[in-house]
Amino acid sequence: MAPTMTVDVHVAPDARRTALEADVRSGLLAEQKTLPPIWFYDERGSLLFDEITRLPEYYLTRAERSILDRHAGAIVELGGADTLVELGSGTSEKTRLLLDAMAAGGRLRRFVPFDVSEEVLRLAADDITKTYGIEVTAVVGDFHRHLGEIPRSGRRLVAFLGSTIGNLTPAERSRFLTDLDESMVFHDRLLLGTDLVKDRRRLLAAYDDDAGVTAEFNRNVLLVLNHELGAHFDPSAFEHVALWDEEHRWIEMRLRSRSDQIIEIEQLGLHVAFEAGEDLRTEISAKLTAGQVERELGEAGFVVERSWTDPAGDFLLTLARTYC
Ligand code: SAH
Ligand code: AVI
Repeated sequence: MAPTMTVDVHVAPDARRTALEADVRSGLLAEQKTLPPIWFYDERGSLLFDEITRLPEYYLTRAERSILDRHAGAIVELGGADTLVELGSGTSEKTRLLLDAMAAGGRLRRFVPFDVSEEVLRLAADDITKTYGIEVTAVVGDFHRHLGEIPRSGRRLVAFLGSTIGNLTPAERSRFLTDLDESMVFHDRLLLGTDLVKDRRRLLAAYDDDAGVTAEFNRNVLLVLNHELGAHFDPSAFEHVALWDEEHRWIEMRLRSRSDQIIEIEQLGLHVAFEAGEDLRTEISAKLTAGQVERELGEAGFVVERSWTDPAGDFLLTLARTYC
C-alpha cells in the first residue's frame, strides 16, 4: 500500500473543554487540591517532556531505550505483529527501534500512534509516514475514554512505553488494563514499559533536576489553565516539589503556594484560595516491581510471555498476551 497518513480526532475542542472544566472544578475545590497529569501536555508541555528525556538525572528514557536497542528484534519476533499501536506516543522516538525491527523482519504494515497532544502526534506521524513509507493512522484521544476507537485490524503489538502507566492511580491502572485487555484478541500483544523501585535519591533527582526543566514542566499546567480557562495563576508564585511516598511507592509532583493567594478562574466564575505552603498535586509516578507488574497484568486478563530489564535493572519491559 502507498504511504498514507490519516488523523482521527476523538477529542473535539468542546469535549476537551468540558473535561478540563470538570477536572478543574473537582480538583481545585477538593480538600487535597489535585489535577490529573493529562493537562500538562499542550504543545509546550510535550516539548518540555521531550527535554526531560535528555536530562542526566532522568534515567527512564535511556534505560528503556537500552532494552529496545538490545531486544527489539526478539520482541517483534515473539509478537509476530504487522501493526504497531502506541499509546501515549508523544514523539515516538524510541518506537522507531520497534518499527526498524518490524521492517527488518519484512512485516511492518501499519503504525497507529495514539495521544491526546495533537500537535506533537501529527509531527511524529508525518515523519514516520515519510521515513517508513507505511500507512500511519494517528488517533487523537484520551486512553481513559477512547481505547475503543483504535483500529482493530492486523496482528497488533500495542506498546505503552515510558512508564506512563505509572502516572495512573492504582484504580485507574486496573480499569485501564482491563479495558485494554478487552479490546485485544488472541494474536495481539501488549508491550508495557514500567519504571522499577530503586534508591529514593535517584528517584527524587529524576523529578527535580538541577536545570529546573521538570519544575517548568510542572508549572506548565498553570499556564494551560491561564490560556484555556482565563485563570490568573502566576507560576512563579508556586514552588516545584517532588516527594517520594514510601507507602504507595510513587513520586508525587506538587506545586506549593509560596503565599496566601486567591486565584480567579474567569471562564469558570471561580475563585480558588491557596494558603501559604498549601500543595496542588499534579502527578503521581508509581514505581513498580516485576512481580507487581505480572500480578496486575494477570488480574486484568493478561499472561506475561517474557520480560526484559536494562543491565542496571532500572526499567522493565513486559510482553503479554490476552488470556482468551
Ligand atoms: N511514550 C513517550 C511519551 C511519554 S510522555 C515516551 O515513552 O517517551 C506521556 C505521553 O502520554 C504524552 O505524549 C502525553 O500527551 C500522553 N498522555 C498523557 N495522558 C494521556 C491520556 N489520558 N490519553 C492519551 N495520551 C495521554
Ligand atoms: C510520562 N511520564 C512517565 C513521566 C514520568 O516520569 O512520570 C512524566 C514526568 N513527570 C516528571 N518528569 C517526567
